[in-house]
Amino acid sequence: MTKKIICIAVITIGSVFLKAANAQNKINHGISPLVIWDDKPAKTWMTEAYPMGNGRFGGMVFGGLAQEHIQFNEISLWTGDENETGAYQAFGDLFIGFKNKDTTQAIPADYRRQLDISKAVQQVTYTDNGIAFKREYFCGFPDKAMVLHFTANKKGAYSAVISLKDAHGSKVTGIGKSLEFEGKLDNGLAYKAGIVIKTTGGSAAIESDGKGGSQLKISNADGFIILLSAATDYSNKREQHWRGEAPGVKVKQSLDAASAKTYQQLLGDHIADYSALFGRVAINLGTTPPPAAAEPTYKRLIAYKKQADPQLEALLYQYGRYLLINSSRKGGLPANLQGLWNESNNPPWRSDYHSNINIQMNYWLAEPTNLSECHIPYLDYINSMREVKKVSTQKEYPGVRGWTVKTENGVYGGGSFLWNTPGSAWYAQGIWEHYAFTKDKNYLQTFAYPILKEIVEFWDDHLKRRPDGTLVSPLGWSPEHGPTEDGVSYDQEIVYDLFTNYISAADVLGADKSYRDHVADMREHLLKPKIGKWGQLQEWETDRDDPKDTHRHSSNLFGLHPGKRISTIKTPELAQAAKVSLLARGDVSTGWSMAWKMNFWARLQDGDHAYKILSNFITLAGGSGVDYNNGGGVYANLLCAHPPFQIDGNFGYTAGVTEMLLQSQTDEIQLLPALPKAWLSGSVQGLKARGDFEIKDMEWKDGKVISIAIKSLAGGVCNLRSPNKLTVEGVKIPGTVVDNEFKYQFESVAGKTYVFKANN
Ligand code: FUC
Repeated sequence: MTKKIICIAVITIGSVFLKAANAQNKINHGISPLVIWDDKPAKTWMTEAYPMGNGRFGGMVFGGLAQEHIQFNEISLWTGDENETGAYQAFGDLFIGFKNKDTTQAIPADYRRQLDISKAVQQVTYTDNGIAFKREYFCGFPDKAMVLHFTANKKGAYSAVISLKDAHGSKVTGIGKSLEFEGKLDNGLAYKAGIVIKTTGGSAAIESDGKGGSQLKISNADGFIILLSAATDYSNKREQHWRGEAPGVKVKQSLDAASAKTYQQLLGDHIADYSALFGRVAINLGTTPPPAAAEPTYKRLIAYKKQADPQLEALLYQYGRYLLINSSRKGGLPANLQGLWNESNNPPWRSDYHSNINIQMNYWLAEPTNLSECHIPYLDYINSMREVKKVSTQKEYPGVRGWTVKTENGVYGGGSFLWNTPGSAWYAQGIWEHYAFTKDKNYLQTFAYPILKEIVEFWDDHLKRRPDGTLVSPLGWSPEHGPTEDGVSYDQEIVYDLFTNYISAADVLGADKSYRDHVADMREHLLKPKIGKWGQLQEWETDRDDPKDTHRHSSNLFGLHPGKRISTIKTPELAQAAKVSLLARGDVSTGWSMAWKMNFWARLQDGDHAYKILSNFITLAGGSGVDYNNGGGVYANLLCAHPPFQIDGNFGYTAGVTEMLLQSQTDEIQLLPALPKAWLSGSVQGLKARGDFEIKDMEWKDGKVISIAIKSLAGGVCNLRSPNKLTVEGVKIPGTVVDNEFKYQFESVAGKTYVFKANN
């Protein structure tokens, strides 16, 4: 490895303050805005329907001609209890059957079904018999309801039958202009869903659905609105036996409140709320030449294999952020294996919270892509599990303090499959990272620290001390892979990360000095990472790694990512060993595994290799959408194919692209650490770095940073590493530099923005 000599310039504040340009004004999405679209209705839920949600409640839209179908979910509809994992359940379906429409009808030439992720609004438009029809849908967080708006350019154009279906079979009742169903799962969880419709012109009436229930019939309406809401009585409070407010109360409240607003008010409130989060980050990786950029998304995916489409890469990036905002909002449960979208009562892997990579990967993007609020459901979930997990952990490991988890987890504390002993220590990383990015000391003190400490206590009691003083995790298992034995790297590295985070937290708070020192001593004695006989980073203490092993989990590389112990700068030998292991694992893998590899290569500062994996990731899975057994990639709706659909890959992709452009896991903010040749010029606005710095704007050209505006939100020292020399407000920073690496250090003032420009 080339030795890098770093130029350090200490800049004093005061003269360097410049106001950042309005980042959002610079967004150039070219002719292909942030839209996913198709020229035909969705046939299959998993591969073609488009998701929407308000973090708690949402649906998948099919956009059919003779019949619209929206399959919906509420994130807390779970079976299971404190012992059993249970499974995430489908909630129900909404159908709108358009009268006089032949199901075999040809798709109109102008049919378009689209999801605009910049607004979180879907549209279905087409012309039929000379009438232009338009449907517009969204699922708003402010109003807690799904809003479906049907209009046409001719009066009396709509005659339709609207029906609801409970995925657990209860009867639908109707009154006035509303329908509803309610029931209870076997574990006693109560649920309810309801719709209210508003029509313009024509008439609407309840009629029998022929199955003992009710449906709504609309005749000759000019247009109509459907408001849909669903809820359960789940509460994340164990002391309340996991039950809270009755679902009927919540459904009525949201439908009443939404009914009192006009459509334009509902839409305006939704877009304002959504854009406040989504609009924080913009990215430009280059412009895709027309006409490719204007093609339906599935065609772009096919064409991607032959021609560059940087706007598709950017669209997929922003889609990860869209999906997080839609499936993870404050007050709700975290995004599960399918976010919040699930059509089955027996979904793959229960659509649960897997603790050996999946739930963690769901949140890698949250802080760096400026969606800190969307991280909260995960943190709250961890907090809500503490007491119940203490009971099961202390039963399994008598005499320990603290707690940990099994691999598969539900929402009432139950778990299944094997114990994943470092699972809670991996959760603790998320708990710490929220502080690292926000510097919210109150959060650290009141919420994070007690959780970190009790997980540390679990390891304090659970680690095994060998006669020579070395500490090993007893009987661990590298997911999902190899023997069960002491000192597995996965366990050792996660515990190292936990202890590091705990020590940092104790230092910030000045808390528990002697215990902090004890933890530092334990960290010192943890069995260290080892380099094996073929130069690999060992997965086990015994040097038995097989160079032909291409298992999807690469848990031995935790220290490289998402851990921070291994880096090309600070531990080049270990980084090199990680690289050897990663090369052996190969580039071909499933959804989330590819996403993880993007992150690994980014941390290894190899942008071209990260990009190679990114290109593999952007592979249309299932072709026409029915054959999904042929490897990972993305479906026509851009959801990630494990296969089947698993959302961690979408989130991991966004995290990986972010890591290619900006890293801050060491004590410095690294600009363009892994920029591939494919993105030699571009810009990004709004990313966050640890230390509560917002990269308001970063522009690069020919692989060099042209300008960067960094806003310090909390003050404190800012260490910046750039591939090229930068000037702050016209002042050249002196120094000799080798290997194109430049480092700047300055004491920042909270609230100020510092603008650096390339030094020509
Ligand atoms: C882990 C992975 C599987 C799958 C499952 C949900 O166990 O090994 O590939 O992603 O979680």
